[in-house]
Amino acid sequence: PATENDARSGNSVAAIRKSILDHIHFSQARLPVMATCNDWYVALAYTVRDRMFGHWMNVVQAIADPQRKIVGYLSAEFLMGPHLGNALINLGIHDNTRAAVAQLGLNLDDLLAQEEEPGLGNGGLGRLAACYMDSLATLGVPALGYGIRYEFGIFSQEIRDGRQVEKTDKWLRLGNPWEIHRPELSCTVNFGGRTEWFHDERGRLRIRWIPNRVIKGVPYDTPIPAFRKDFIGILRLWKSEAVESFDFQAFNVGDYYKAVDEKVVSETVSKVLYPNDEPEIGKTLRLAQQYFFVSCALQDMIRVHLIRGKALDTFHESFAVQLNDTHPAIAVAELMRLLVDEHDMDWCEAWTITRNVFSYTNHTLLSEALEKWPLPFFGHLLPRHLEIIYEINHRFLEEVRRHAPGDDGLASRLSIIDEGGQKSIRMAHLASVAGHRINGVAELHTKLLSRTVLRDFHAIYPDRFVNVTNGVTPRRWMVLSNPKLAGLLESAIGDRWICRFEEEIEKIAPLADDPAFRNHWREVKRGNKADLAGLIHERTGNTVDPDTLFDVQVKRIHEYKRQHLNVLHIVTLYNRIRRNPNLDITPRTFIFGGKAAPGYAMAKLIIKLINDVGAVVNRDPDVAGRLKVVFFPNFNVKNGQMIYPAAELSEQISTAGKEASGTGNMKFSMNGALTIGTLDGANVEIREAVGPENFFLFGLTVDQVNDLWGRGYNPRRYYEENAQLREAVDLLYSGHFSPDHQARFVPLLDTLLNHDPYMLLADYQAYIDCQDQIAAAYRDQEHWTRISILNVARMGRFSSDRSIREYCKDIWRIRQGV
Ligand code: 26Y
Repeated sequence: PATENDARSGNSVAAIRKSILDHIHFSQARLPVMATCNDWYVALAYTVRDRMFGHWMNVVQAIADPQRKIVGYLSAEFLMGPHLGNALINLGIHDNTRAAVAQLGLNLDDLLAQEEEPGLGNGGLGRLAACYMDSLATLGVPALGYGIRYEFGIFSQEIRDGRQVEKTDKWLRLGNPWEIHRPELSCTVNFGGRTEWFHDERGRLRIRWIPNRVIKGVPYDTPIPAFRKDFIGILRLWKSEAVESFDFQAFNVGDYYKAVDEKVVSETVSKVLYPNDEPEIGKTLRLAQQYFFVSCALQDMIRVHLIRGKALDTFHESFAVQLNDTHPAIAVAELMRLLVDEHDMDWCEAWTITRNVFSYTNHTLLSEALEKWPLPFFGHLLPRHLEIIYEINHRFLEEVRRHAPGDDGLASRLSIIDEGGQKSIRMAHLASVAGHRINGVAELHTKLLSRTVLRDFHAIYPDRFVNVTNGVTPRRWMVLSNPKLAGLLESAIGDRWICRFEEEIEKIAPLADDPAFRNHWREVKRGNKADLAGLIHERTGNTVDPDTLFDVQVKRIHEYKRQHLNVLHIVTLYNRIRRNPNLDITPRTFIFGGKAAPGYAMAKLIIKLINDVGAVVNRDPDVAGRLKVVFFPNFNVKNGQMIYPAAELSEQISTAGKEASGTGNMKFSMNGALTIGTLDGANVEIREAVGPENFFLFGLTVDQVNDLWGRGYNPRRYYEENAQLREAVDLLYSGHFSPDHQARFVPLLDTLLNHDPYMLLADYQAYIDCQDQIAAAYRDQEHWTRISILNVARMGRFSSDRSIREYCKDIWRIRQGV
């Protein structure tokens, strides 16, 4: 058909080739012979983007249709990963594009490698937002993801001398072909100053905010394509800029340099992603970032609602707004300000709307990780919002007192304002007072949430609490990253599993009993392992053997995630080999990856520990290649796409009660890795789904952990009573792995022996025993493969499509599309 060959939108090989050449000429102004690899990448990216614009129009229609509710997903982080490969898959033009590119004498893989991934997130929370954008689009739910267009995303990690070195992430250096700059949709955002009373034109006493700084937010839109459907989601990220009129004032008084300064300060707001995955109190810029993007987002949503021709009193019928953790929770006060101050609405009516609009997802149980802002500091940046929060709190606490008269303890525990010591605003309380739904991200997490950090809220508002277990998108994490597996699945059960994962993927379960299928399965895994081995060699210089067990732990480096427990296992195996060099052990390759927050000294020491242990173990002739330890630098989405498909053992070993959900655990299992894990986060549900016999469980439960703390935990006792553990710890103390600095790991080891806040020593023996079972199980490859197939077959629940359907039904009250 003619449309197939249209250079602007056609999907035939000829049309795609023509389009790339057109863009080299008309967008890049290059002669093909002079074009660089990046020029070709950009031309291809434009070619692909062109093919999304038709879909975009459908979304614009849905957004303009007053009958359809729109999801506003507010998140300080979106860890999208590279767009090109994903777009080719979702648009269904991967094969034709590869052919078109080949006809131009190029290799698609080189062009894919050219893309700098937008790393606008730290880890799980940001990546979850990205998977949810994919599912929202694929399910046909109109959605706007609102966030910050950080100029510098998460730092890129280099490893020098076994230590993490951070490099700024200049992802926009060569431009960004995926975004559309929309200056006409800019918003202004105020900061600082004071509030004052005034009489409006109708003589009523009102409040206005006289800020002392104004900046502009400029949106950049990126289309997020649905899988094989005429639909997209819109990721709308805001860049901060100076407001021109401010410059003008300065110019008039001749203060040119002040005007330039103003520009620099204004642009600072969206300059850099904070590279922590836990808050430290009192960073002005972080609060400014949060308020900045939230205010832009709400102004934008109100604009859309008014375009629909509707009055503001029905705003909640147009938008369901999700708060991805408390980072955007200031939205509650901002919507009240916009409705009451700017749009002259009555407080009670505004509050009803606000309550209907928002819901809140919690991602942590660590009470020390709950966001709090000191009052004076907050009032200095957002004086009007402080007043509004006082008013919300006042009315809320009145309701609480009516509910439980005389219980002042309850009121002070529930208060949005923490009155103890340095007064501060508890953002989780603000989000919980306003949200009509509060959700945790795994069953265990939701249960613990309502029993611990939000127990008083649960007591008065039990109906607000719901669980939505996290999920990940099978498009990126299987079809795109594991084409070999996807091909095998397609030959066995067709391709309906890609969008109907829950219903379809279990159809491969019977094939676990088919020896020929198991052989194919092993070939797929073996191929992925060989690919990863090549990459490991390229990135680290290490040679790893694809015929060893690939034992992988990739995630942010954190004490609670216990990468150092994994290291204790390695040292234990190493000691066994040293004692008996002829020991018959299952050869393993231990692969680690992950970034440490730049200010988190212990996490950085753990990286050094992994590398130092690796350096000694990898070279020891007694080991004879049976153990290899590699630290894969700069773990990010792109590298993850190479790592998950090659993994055979997934390490999910956090202390029970600490990991809210985990999502890497799902990516591994969907790619056929077996899990060694604790009863923490979503591990619990993964184990139930795949069957306890197909999951390697170890360690204390949440109740046992609490019990042990209650009885008085003495880690040193475990050390003294367990010879194997003592030998491992002593070897680390001895400086065997750090001959250049014998005492290097003393801070880490002393922490383990004296406090051990994450109970590594309590779980050590159970972990080692479980690993020994795994080593034995791996020797029966037929059995191992069976379990691997069953793991994939039973992962249906963990598609983010299922999560998004639950959000639509239980939280957003959206029926259409889905
Ligand atoms: C306030 C700021 C410094 C901050 C920035 C990022 C605080 C926290 C974070 C990120 C938190 C995070 O990634 N949490 C993870 O969310 C995942 C998605 O729900 C969970 O699977 C995972 O268990 C949880 O640790």
